[in-house]
Amino acid sequence: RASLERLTDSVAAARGPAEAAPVIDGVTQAGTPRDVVSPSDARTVVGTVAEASPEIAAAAIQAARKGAVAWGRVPAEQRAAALERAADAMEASTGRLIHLLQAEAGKTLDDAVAELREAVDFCRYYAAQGRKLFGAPQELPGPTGESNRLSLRSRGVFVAISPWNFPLAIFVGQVAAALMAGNAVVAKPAEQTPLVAAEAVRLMHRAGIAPGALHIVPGDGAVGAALVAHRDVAGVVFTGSTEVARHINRALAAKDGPIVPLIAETGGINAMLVDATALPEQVADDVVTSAFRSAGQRCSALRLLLVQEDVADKVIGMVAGAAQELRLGDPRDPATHVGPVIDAEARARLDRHGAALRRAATTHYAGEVPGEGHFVAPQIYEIAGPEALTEEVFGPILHVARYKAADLDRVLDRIEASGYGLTLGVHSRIDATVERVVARLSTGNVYVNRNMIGAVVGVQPFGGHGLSGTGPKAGGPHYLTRFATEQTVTINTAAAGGDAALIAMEG
Ligand code: UN1
Repeated sequence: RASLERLTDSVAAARGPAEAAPVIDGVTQAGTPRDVVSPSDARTVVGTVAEASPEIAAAAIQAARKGAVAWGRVPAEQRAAALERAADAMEASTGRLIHLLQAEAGKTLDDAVAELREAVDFCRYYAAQGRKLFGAPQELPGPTGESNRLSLRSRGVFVAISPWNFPLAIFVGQVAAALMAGNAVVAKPAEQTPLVAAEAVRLMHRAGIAPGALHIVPGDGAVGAALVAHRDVAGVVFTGSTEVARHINRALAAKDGPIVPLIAETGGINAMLVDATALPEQVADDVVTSAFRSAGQRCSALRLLLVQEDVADKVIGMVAGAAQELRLGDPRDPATHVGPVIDAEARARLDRHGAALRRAATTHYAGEVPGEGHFVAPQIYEIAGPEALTEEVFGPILHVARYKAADLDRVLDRIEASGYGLTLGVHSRIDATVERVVARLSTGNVYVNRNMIGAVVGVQPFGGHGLSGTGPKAGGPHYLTRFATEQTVTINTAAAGGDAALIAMEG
């Protein structure tokens, strides 16, 4: 309690106007001004953003090209140390960062605290991985008279395009990975959430990330398109919708010049299977957390609950009962469980979806909406089967369907056939059932007998495939390699001069 009070006090003390603007080589640029309005009341101005033009975006890439040469030569140890100092600086700015996450993105206190933790973890984890991967080259065994070394090198300029649902953690995670690999970064935060990203960049620069290595250009889709289409971009890292990932892929493919990677983390129609042996209380708890926490605005969130028919009435009843206990409202109140959705457009889209389901499906629960602000109440609808849900609905709307035990394989094949593969939940006390589900589905993150959100950096590497993204998994041991090129150097150590030449060379 005392520590909660200290935290809320430090957040309250850190309020005050915020600003974001394009920053190139550490120099703030002019842009088109716009107010950033809180989703919690659709009225309070949190701060202002000066939005970049496509020309500013191009200038940032040019600056990053120069910056990449210098940053790529900074020893990996120093790049790692700078990221660790950035992590320390973010922890020291807890009050301000949490204020911005709550004011700009409508995050509850729990979500904001977890998000700051994740941003800090990304910096420290990639620093630790980077020391191993980018430190000394790896000596590979080969025939005598030959030396073989494999090393990772930076690519050049990375464009990082991040989402509003994790405006600090994913923004920082993308940037930290690209920087650790020795690249310069031009980062475009989501249009809705530029303020917390701008604050993170200020902290990173102060912590010793070279201004030439990290540039930020807040703006809309036109800015993102200009960045991606630029000839001098060596790679793109993106988290957001499957549709935008496709646009980026097309834009990259249409360019002359080098073939560059896209690292994308996109959506999912994430399912949870509950069989007749599951513990209903635990299921209810885990479903409510997975479907409604963060107002369902996580790509990992549960969208489709599949319950074996024998226990369906009981489980659905308990889930609806648990949903009823959720408190919607001002995210700054520590007692609030569910805050607003991000903006009027998101709310309108979710309201349309809910209205259509109230006509076409069975309503098990539809809560009340408080006050002004972009609130959408948790809702639970029963649909005919998994095939009835064909799009990702990004908000607190849960779809439920029943299945017969004899149909399990068909249901699993249906989930796989959706083409998405991000998260999956399984609730069963039969090991063989769990194994059967895991064996049949290629989903990126499978959670058994627990909730299915909140992947922890370095513990549950996160990401999917197919319509859900490209991999490698963020917060996992392979992520950094995709931000780098590999170089193998083979030396004929038996050539003229022999040992003496080798010794001189290594000397
Ligand atoms: C996202 O919602 O864009 O596991 C991805 C989780 C988070 C998901 C982040 N790490 O819930």
